[in-house]
Amino acid sequence: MKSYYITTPIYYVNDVPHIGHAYTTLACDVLARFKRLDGFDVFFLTGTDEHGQKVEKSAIAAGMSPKEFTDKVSANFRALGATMGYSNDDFIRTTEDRHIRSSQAIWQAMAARKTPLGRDNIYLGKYDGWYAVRDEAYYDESELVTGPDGKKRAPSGAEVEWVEEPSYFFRLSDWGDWLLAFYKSNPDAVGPATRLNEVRSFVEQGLHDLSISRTTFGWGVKVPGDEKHVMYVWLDALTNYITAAGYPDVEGEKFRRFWPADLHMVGKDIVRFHTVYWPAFLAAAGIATPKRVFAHGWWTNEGQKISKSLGNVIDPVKLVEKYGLDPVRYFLLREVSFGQDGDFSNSAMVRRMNTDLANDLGNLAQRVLSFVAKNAGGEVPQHGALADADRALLGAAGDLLVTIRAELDQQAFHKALEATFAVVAEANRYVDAQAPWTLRKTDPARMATVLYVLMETIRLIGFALQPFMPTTIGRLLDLLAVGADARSFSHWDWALKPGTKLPAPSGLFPRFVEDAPAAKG
Ligand code: ME8
Repeated sequence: MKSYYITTPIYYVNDVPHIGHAYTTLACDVLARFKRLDGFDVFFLTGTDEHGQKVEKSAIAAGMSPKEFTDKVSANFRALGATMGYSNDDFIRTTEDRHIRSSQAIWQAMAARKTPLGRDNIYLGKYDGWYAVRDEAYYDESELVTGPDGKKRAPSGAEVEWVEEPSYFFRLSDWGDWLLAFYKSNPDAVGPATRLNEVRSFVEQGLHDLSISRTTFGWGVKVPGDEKHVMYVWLDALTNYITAAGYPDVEGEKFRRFWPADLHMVGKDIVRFHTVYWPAFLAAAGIATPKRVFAHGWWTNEGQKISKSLGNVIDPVKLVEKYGLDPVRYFLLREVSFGQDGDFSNSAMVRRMNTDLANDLGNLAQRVLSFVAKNAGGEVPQHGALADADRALLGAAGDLLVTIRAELDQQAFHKALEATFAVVAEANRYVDAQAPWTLRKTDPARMATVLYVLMETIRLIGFALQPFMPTTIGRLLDLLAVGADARSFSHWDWALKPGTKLPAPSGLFPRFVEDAPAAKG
């Protein structure tokens, strides 16, 4: 069986989970479910990033030790998984022993090897420069901007502080040509293409060596052989992807099966870490590089940047309570071209629910299944010879698998959904054109064929939508009497058996009606 290893960024443990976190992992969940249905042995990883100065500061502010604090708040991200219905196979915490061992091992592997120019990958020096705790990132003076308060800030808006301390450095400056050759020979390694161009021009401008240890605080993985230093949190964080695959046991079954990862899904803000530092660290340690990193865009809320200080953070729990899980999953991946920025608004959410889900898909299933219950004895109808219109519709539905497989391999979730809903629309037009309610009186045999074609089409639409809306589509496939063991894509061409008894139909996608505002007075 072919393997597929997909990862989300591990989340800063001190944050409260919001829609942005939910989004990255949702995209991974849909791909993981798709690949499982498509016959892959999938390993889907998420987790929490628990070291560094930012987390240490939050722990102090909460009056707890970093260990107590991270144990407590890491649970918030596990809970997000339950809220959003994620099917992850592992949840890594960077404070686990397996990860500390792995981080120290990659450090030693980098230290033991030379750069492409024959020099040591790691050397001891002194860091004098700017650091943004919020981003856990170093910045050059030239990158800084002046905030409205006149203070220097990182391009992300984060405050920066001047740091002077002994530090180990990674000799990133020796890896520039190697990275450019790597992008050239692996054009799929970074997506979308605009991000690859940005990264390439960043590397072409010349790379500075990277500070990879800190001495002025203690909450991190200790540098092997020099315990006054803790590793730079991003070196430790990125390493989570190989820890979960069993590193440093590179001969182990798991590592051989799943590494290199097929896809690291990330937000556009952390592309540089994943496409410059990470491949360089891995190559320096003699480890294979991931096959692809894809960066999605950012969500705003009703047109405004989402931030704690604006108080407009969207809580996934509230969203799911209000609209239901599957509509939220559908909306997030349908509304915005994956890779672009998007805006969450109540009106856009309600429009998608009431148009795509209730009017188009829900109504198709409802009218066909209730018609079958009333007029075809509540069982899968017996079909006769197929007419051209029948073959056209079944052909369009049958082709969906090839289309969505190709779209999802490019992380084009919106296009996979667009293609599926084009078949929903075609099926609705077919119902109107064939008018089974008229055939019931004039030609019952033809009516049975039309209903059969529609049920088969709905089955294929359901197959395609399973990864996106697993619960509701599971119910749809129940209504079609498709057994739980006949829902993987190896059953794509399997067809409904005439005469199979069907359960009583029920609605799947109710219209969303906003609560009437309470009457005043
Ligand atoms: O960066 N819209 O963690 P993080 C869309 N610990 N995505 C958003 C978003 C928004 N408004 N806000 C955040 C880190 N995200 C590191 C990762 S990986 C080795 C270490 C996304 O908790 C963001 O783009 O800040 C990123 O992919 C993820 O949430 C990062 O969350």
